[in-house]
Amino acid sequence: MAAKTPSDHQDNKLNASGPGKIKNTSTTHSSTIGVSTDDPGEGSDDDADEHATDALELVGEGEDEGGSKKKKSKKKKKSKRKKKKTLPVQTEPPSVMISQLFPNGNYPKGEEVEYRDENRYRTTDEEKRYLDNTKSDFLSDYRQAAEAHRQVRHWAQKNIKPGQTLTEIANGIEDSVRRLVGHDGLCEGDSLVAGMGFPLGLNIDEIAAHFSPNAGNKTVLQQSNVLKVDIGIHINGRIVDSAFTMSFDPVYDNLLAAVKDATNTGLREAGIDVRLGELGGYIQEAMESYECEINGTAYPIRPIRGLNGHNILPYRIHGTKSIPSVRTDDTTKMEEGDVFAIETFGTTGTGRVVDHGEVSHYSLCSDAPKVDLRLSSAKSLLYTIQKNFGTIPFCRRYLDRIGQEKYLLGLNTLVKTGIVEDYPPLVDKKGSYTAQFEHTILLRPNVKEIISRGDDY
Ligand SMILES: [Co+2]
Repeated sequence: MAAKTPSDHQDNKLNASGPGKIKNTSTTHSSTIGVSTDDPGEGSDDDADEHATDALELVGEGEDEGGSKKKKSKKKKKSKRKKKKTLPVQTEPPSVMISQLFPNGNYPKGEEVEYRDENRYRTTDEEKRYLDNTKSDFLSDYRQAAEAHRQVRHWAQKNIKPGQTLTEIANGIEDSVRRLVGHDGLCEGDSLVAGMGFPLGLNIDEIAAHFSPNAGNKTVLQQSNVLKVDIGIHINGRIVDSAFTMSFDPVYDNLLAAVKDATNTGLREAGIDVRLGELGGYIQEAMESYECEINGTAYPIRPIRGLNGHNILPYRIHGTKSIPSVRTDDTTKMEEGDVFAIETFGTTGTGRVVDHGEVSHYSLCSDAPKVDLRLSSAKSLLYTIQKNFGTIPFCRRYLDRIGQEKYLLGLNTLVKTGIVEDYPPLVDKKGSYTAQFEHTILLRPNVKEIISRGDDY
């Protein structure tokens, strides 16, 4: 989820760290699709496999009449032992919890990149290594969320097709995310333990960011669309923020390549003590080296200036630092322990975005003023938001699914009084095409980890 340029976001101050760490307690989720998740070793599928193996082995032994009995009983023992090791496999659509796929809690690492230049010493430094080891809960939560992200997006990339509605795409992705982290978010406080880290972004063509279908939206994905899919997943408030772009016509290939290159450049150049304005310059240079020809016209690819990468704090998707996609004079440095969403947007349009269209995204302001709310619907809605989302951004559909009705007047009141911030869709010139790629990185004391890296992007 993109941050707007800092000038528009003066109210983002670092004074609340959100709710404290909540233990990830719920572990039960009965899968309705595909593989049974409760003790897979005893499943009937498994027994069938075992018999098939025995049959094959017996064919091989047929000639050795004398020793066959002895061998048979040995085989039996061996296959019993094998039985216990079988782990569940992911279904389509994804429904098996990540914690069940990795029962020992060793979640896959992201891409680890060694620091360079004056930071090279960190790789082997004992003190830095010790510091790194003390953060194991934090790392484990982040890696689990990142693995959920990879598995859900892998399925999404395979299954999103023109002809589907944005609403069905959104439901498919969000249901999968909630199943994989083991929290459906339906009872009060559950989505604060783990779940969506911000509203799913499904942004088409000139819409660059902050669009998610509201109830009743009938938009159908077209063959000619350029679709940005921005997925946030959190576990105990550790938000993984990563986005990709899909198109169904090779004419946009260069647009997508430009933005992928710009984001990878940002990921490569990011590091402790790197200045944010300089990083923007590297991103800009990569992006602007591309053009994309559409219907006979060659469009230079421009970075979108109003949309920035950002640091991520516990339960807060936008921290106080922001990474521009163009060179600026911001000398703020990246620091040890920072978590950043490195995201860039490229466009065939003007590179400037404006607020346009119906709002879907909202979030409680962490520095909300104390206001005496007269409207009782606003008061009760505020309570619901605090209990279910805290400072995690949400969209109207997330209020609908927990049973909220006729909340728009109350919600607008909360926005007007500055308690809730709204994030309208951000849109470039009509008829233009925009693309986005994004990863979350951890600036660990001794190594940089691109936590959401996958073999797709
Ligand atoms: Co973001």
